[in-house]
Amino acid sequence: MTNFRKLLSLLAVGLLGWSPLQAQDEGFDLASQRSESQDVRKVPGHVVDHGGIVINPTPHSLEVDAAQRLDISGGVVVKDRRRAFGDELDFLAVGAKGPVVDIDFGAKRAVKAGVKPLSGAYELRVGPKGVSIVGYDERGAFYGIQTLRQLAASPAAAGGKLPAVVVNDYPDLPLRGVVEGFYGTPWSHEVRLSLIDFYGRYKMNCYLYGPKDDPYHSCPDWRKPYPEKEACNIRELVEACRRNRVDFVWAIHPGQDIKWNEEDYANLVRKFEWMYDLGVRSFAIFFDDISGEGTDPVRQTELLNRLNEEFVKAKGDVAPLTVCPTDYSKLWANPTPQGSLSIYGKTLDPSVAVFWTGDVVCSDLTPETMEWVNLRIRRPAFYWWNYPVTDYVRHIIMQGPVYGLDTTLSADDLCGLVSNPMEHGEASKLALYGVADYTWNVAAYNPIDNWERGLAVLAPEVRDAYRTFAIHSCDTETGYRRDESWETETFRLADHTPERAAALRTELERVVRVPAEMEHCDNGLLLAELRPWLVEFGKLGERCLRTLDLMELYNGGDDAAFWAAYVANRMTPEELKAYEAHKSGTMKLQPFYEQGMDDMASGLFERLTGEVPAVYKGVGSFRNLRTTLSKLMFDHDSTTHYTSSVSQQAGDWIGADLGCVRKVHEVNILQGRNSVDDVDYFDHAIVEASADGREWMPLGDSLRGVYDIRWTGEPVEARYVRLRRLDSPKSNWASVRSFEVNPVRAERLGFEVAAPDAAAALYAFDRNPSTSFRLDGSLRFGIPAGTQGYTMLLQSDGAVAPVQVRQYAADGTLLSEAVVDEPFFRMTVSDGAATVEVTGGLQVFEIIAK
Ligand code: LOG
Repeated sequence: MTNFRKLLSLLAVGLLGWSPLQAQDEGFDLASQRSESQDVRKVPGHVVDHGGIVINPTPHSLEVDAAQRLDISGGVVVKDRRRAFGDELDFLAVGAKGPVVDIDFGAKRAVKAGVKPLSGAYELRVGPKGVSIVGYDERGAFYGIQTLRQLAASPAAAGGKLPAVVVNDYPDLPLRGVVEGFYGTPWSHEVRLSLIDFYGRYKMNCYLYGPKDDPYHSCPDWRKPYPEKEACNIRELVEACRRNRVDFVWAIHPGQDIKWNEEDYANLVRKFEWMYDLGVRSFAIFFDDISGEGTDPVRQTELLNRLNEEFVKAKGDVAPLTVCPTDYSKLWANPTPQGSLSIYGKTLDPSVAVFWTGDVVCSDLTPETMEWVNLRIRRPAFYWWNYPVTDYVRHIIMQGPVYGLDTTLSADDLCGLVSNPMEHGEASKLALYGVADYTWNVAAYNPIDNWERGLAVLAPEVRDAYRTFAIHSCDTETGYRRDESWETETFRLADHTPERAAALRTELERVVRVPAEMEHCDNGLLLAELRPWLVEFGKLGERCLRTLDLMELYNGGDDAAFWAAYVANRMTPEELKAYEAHKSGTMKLQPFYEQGMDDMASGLFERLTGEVPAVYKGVGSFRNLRTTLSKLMFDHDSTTHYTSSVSQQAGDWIGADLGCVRKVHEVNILQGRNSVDDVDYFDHAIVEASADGREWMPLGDSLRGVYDIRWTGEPVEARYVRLRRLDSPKSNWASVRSFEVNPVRAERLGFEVAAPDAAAALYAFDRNPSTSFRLDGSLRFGIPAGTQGYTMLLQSDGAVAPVQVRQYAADGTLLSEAVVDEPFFRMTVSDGAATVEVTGGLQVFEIIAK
């Protein structure tokens, strides 16, 4: 996976030379830099009153006559004219008495009933005397039964009294479903079976089996047969798909080590034969994420065409093939007539469906991207939607609405759409509920309404709790961006009002209750998948609530009480690690906590010193510099980095706002994710400084290929320092590990500091109250002349040994001794004192002289 990501970046560099360059923007708009707005599209749609009838996907035509009723509570008689159904009707009390449920299908009956001549089309009539279902084909009749099932379960049919309806319905896209195509732990057999039933219920008709980490699907074992247990499971999946009228498509991913010779052709056919023997009747070949000779599009099409002749046609009962090309995204697809997509277009048998993921790997489905690819492959592409897949952000669980799918598209633009879900199969159902709806009835697709219905259908007993979790668990932060927490207003310390605080408190109290409430969820598999996130979500709610309390305490002005509560609300490294493994609330809630805490620490420092603290903010041309992600440049940890998450372009820059004009004498910037061979950096750049954000002056010469940038020189008055990209063919993302301006240096302090870790101890004097160091032992520092006292911002960990402060004269005589009994500690300098010593085990944030 990591290697592959690297490959993507390399490909992007190599092939993106033609990306349009944007005009360079000198100066910048300070207001825009302060805004918290993010470049994430809002979720369209609105809640609709369905009159108590909940049917997903949304039927093309539904006429209701609520005045007429059919009572099926006493049982029904089933007339299954083609003897095609049995267990499918388990939701009805089938017996010898009661109204008739008449089920038939076939082209002739369909014409009479006005059913479209499309696989899956049907008509369902519920009248006062009985029910009739007419399918264009067996699948259509099956879908009619699914609609009847949902009608019977709807609130409007309470007590078994169905409202009279006429539903005339058909799918817009021929292929609708799922590709199990992610990296990570493949789904369990149990989850796969549960999902296959779900596909059937919601009229999805294809399931492509292609988990990247199944060794028998990909390298190294694609040539080998499945071991007995796995083979037996696949047979069961095929059978479950058959029951649900879903095509089970078995995919092979041989490209990384395939040899274009007779031997490997025979290996592939032999594997297909084994799969055929397990019941598989549909096949796909995935050439995504490979390098080397396997990527040759001429050989790929030769293979597919030969398989089509010698395997598909020869068998007679095997469905047309599907292929995922190596150029599956516009990000690196060669657009020329010599490119692989054009070669596919010219030579690949028209029966073969070709996958496409859009403009980038995870992207919205737009008419433009379909037109672009279809022109080349000369057929409507099969859209591989990389949503809600999280294999590139495994700490995220995506529970947001399904949107970003254009509602003007039709089967002329795409032959189908499959979702690539998360390795958490049950938690993916909410997204699949939307995918099913969109692919069936494109023009009517209403994202918000679908999501609200999905929540209620998937976890009715805990719907409100699930909704609260879901609305704050949508975004990826750095990947395919999704709107999140759109009903919640958060704010910075400066914008705190009692009304805003009260509204946020109500929501946070809901958040805190979610983990316990979700324990009542009947779907144990779903709960098991969500649980690690729910636990962290509850903790997130708690610390946000405490942040609200703290804001009041802060505004109250009791610095000592405030600081004690403040340090208690800081996340410990362990808490941070736990949160980072299972994140939610990344768009609004966690930023509220982080920014609120930072604002208060800075505000306290200002209150105590009258000075702006040395707390820097990210600024620059990339929009996400305004989010908390940019803090990773200033965290004194070069193992974490800020990344642009979008391609760099002419005029791009990454900078620091120093909070006020300062005398800048030193700048150190560590760009890229490593200093050896990383591609995510400005390979041609210059450091600049500005007092007002408009006029910039260079600090040093332009730099080529420098990761570790260091500048020192005559002090320059500046509030902003930036690294600006100069001419370069690169279009990679840009990353910065560390951005230091005037880092605190022992020789500039004007007094001596001694501690077990003397470098870290400087954080006590860096004028930044958010940084701290851990003291275990003794910290000694000199007292500059004229100092009257100190305020120490500390956090004691309640260690056994008490924390003590001693003052010594220049000759070493002990002058005073005190026990530190509060994290906010004030001391007066004794007459003749030359040195202060703090001993114990504690966290030291800032030591402020007065
Ligand atoms: C892989 C896919 C992976 C997805 C998201 C395709 C065609 N292939 O960039 O297996 O789950 O991205 O990380 C992919 O999308 N390649």
